[in-house]
Amino acid sequence: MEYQNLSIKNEDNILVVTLNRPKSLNALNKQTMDELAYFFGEDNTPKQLAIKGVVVTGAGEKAFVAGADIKEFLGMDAEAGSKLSRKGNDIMFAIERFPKPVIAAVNGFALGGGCELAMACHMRVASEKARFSQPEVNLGIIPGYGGTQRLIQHVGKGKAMELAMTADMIGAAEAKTLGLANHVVPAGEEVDKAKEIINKIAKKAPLAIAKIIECTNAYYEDGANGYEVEINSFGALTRSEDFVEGASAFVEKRKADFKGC
Ligand code: DAK
Repeated sequence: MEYQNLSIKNEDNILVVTLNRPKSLNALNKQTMDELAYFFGEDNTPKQLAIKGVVVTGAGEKAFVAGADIKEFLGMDAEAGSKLSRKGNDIMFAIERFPKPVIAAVNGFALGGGCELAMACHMRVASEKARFSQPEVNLGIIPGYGGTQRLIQHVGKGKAMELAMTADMIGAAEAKTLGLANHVVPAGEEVDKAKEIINKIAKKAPLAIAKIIECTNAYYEDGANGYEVEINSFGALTRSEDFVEGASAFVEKRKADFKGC
């Protein structure tokens, strides 16, 4: 696929994915959704093995993503609305299940679908200028890309209800206090901070990192027993070469050299 709205740069083996429609505050139109689906879906197999992780950010100084593209909603019937919601949910799950760390570098407005995109990432680094909101009730709808569910996971039920019902916009400091943002950094430093975290993770055993992602997600997945997923994952990892390497390196008082197998 030729990307039109995503700009993807490989920076020292970290893929920095920039949503690049600054004139529309990087709003998620259909084309952008297709590109995200492709990047985190069909296109990801070789990258999963080769890269350290992914940083998702927005172009320009104002917005991470100011929501789904409202201009595309007009005239949408119920069937098209449900179809779009399912597609958006599938994309967010693909991000959440991506086996390498995915960090949102939230550089400005993260509204509606933008907040949902940030929440689907494994972590969020917010610039001091970041603003988060689920303002869908202002438009007569509700979050449609998993926001009603993931907001609870990040901030708890009462606060999630309050934010989604009032459409209040919160700043970076409050987002951090609530657990929505992992870190707050000066504007312009959010991508570097996200890369710093990914570089730290890249020194660990890759299969173990993928299993941490899988086990953590299992807590929230319908029908999954997270403890069972953990037990099975643990068993699988004890058979890995990296476990032998990690344990041997400890005993031999040297740095482990993990190979991802
Ligand atoms: N969609 C389309 N264009 C947008 C946009 C958006 N979400 N947000 C901003 N823009 C465009 C503006 O229209 C404007 O374009 P021009 O008029 O210059 O052509 C340009 O970006 C700059 O915006 P402003 O001039 O408004 O900039 P300000 O600094 O004055 O204001 C703002 C910034 C972020 C406060 C304001 O732009 C704003 O309130 N934007 C809308 C925020 C919002 O309500 N976002 C949508 C949230 S609801 C669904 C699934 C999911 C969803 C919906 C349905 N289905 C399955 C059907 C999710 C919905 C949402 O995300």
